[in-house]
Amino acid sequence: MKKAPIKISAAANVALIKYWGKTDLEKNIPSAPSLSVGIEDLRTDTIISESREDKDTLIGKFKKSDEQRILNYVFMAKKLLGVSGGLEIETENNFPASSGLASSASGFAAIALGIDKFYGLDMPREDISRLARLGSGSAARSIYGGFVQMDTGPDPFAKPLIVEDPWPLDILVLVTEEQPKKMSSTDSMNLTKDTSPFYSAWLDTQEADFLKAKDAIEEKDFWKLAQISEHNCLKMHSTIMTSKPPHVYWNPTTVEILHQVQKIQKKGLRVFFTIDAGPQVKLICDPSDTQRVLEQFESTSGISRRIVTKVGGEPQIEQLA
Ligand code: 2P0
Repeated sequence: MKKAPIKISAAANVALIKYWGKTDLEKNIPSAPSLSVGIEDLRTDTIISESREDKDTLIGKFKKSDEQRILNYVFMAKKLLGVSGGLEIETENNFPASSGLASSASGFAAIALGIDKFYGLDMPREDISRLARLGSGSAARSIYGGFVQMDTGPDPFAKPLIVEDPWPLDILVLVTEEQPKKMSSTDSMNLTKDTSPFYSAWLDTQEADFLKAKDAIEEKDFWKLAQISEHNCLKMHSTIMTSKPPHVYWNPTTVEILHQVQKIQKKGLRVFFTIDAGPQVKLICDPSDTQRVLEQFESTSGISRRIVTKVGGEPQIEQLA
């Protein structure tokens, strides 16, 4: 009998405590713990259905290398789970892919959630998270919305950080470059690990940063979270910049935004920045200050898009008739 198609919407996430470096390249085992928030309105929508042929097909806009990476992943996932049959996977992002807005996180999370549902496997969430991790390390966290932590270990998975009542925070995504980035996260993190003299310092301080961020979230202490998140972000970028050859993901607008944020923080606006492997900046704001923060960046040149969204990003999974 023909299986019903499955529609999944998975959200990107941004790490406040970053995952940078792996102990196992094939299984995407992170060298250190990370902590992220789901971004409600940056999403990948994916439909998984039975393929007319006995092979997997992808529908969507991809770079050749990404296309092969996804097809290899689907093949591997089916083999691992002991399921068969060609799949048609139609996928679309509502944001530019491969530009440092975490398309691999939402993309692989959507496929992992979709394969589980399509074959009626009903796996525990931690196993779906492990499956997503095999596609991309950060995808393990996009299985959930809200604050999510990812540990290390032999076969790690992500889990939601349980907070007693939700902490509503806004996220302002400032896009400073629409083109795909020149170096993938995977290549950059491997280069950093192999060549940056600061990489060991990065690893040595991750656990303490992670615990401090967790405390800040549990206490809903905005400035404590701001201070540790910005520090962790700049530390990650410092290791990237000091790899050999050096690599800088930022552009002049990225730097301009950082200066602006420091200026408005001094005026008391509750906002902090974080930057993933790319030139885009994400600002985390207390909702009562979001409008004023936005006004600050209205006329900054070099920002091509401003996306105003919030912490959230629960995946949605629907069986189509
Ligand atoms: C993170 N990033 O924690 C960090 C911060 C980017 C900067 O995880 O090699 O696409 O597929 O596991 O997940 C981006 O790297 O890398 C990433 P792979 P991924 O979100």
